[in-house]
Amino acid sequence: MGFFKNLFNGLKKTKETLSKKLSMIFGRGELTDDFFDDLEAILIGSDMGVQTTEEIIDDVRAKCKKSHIKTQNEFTEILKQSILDILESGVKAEEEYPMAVLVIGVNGVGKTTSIGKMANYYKQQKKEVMLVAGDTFRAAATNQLVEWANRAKVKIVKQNEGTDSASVVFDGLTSAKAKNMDVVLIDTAGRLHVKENLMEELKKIDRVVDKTWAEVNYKKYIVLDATTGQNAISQVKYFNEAVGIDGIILTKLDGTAKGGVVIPIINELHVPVVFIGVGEGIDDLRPFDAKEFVDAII
Ligand SMILES: Nc1nc2c(ncn2[C@@H]2O[C@H](COP(=O)(O)OP(=O)(O)OP(=O)(O)O)[C@@H](O)[C@H]2O)c(=O)[nH]1
Ligand SMILES: [Mg+2]
Repeated sequence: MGFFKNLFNGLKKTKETLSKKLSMIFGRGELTDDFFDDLEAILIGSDMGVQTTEEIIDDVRAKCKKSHIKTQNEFTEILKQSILDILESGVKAEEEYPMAVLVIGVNGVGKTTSIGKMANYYKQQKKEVMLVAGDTFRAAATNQLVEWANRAKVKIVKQNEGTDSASVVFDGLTSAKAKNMDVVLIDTAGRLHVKENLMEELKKIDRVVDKTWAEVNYKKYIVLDATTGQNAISQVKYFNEAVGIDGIILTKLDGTAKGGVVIPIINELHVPVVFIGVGEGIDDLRPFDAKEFVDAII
């Protein structure tokens, strides 16, 4: 219930902007070429991307014509269905336990915060959770994760600042395996996808996970900040080339009118959105649900 409310509150801005604009163009009557041009501008403005918007417009236009749409409600249902079709095409990553999740992405997108919220989420599902403080660049990074571990009441493996990140990950996984953990969440330092040495470090961490616990259900989730818009797409491409991506955690959907960015991400990258973040609190994370999401934005 709390979760559901958060999602709607978080995406309120996207919904308000979209419905206001849709009513405005609908108010003019006929579904003419001008109408669809305006619709195109609205969808692009909600960050649905040029390519994906064109696909949606083609689909909606054909369906409206076929079923002689007259009312705004009928039209909205067709638009929602078209978007839902796209969102449902992203195949969900399998959740088998024990599971280890390597959380990666550029600086400040919400990796550490998302790990804290995920720890709480899995803990509520009665899983044994361990965090691994793989961001060893700054002492503050480890402290931040320790706070989240305390808040969610889960275990954490850490080392001193400046330690090789891969060696903390090795320690963490060795310990998690010995203690029969169900879910291991590994934090990493933010890195710009164009910095080659940092991407090499990430590949090393990736190899360490593979070698240390070969049987674990190993997933790599990239964290994307929804407010960065279309740049998120190139981030996924680079990280995917470096280590392969199994899923996306999309953060900061609260307070942005650009929640629509989920749609081109799924349509163009074929990587599933696993979780969405709608605030800074421990409960402000939810598994992505296509139907719920469409209802929240349109
Ligand atoms: N509004 C909002 N803020 C968020 C969300 N997720 C994270 N934040 C905030 O974004 C800021 C950065 O979050 P971090 O979790 O430290 O990001 P990070 O990716 O770990 O950052 P680095 O480790 O420095 O690369 C913090 O102020 C968080 O509270 C969200 O879903 N909504
Ligand atoms: Mg961090």
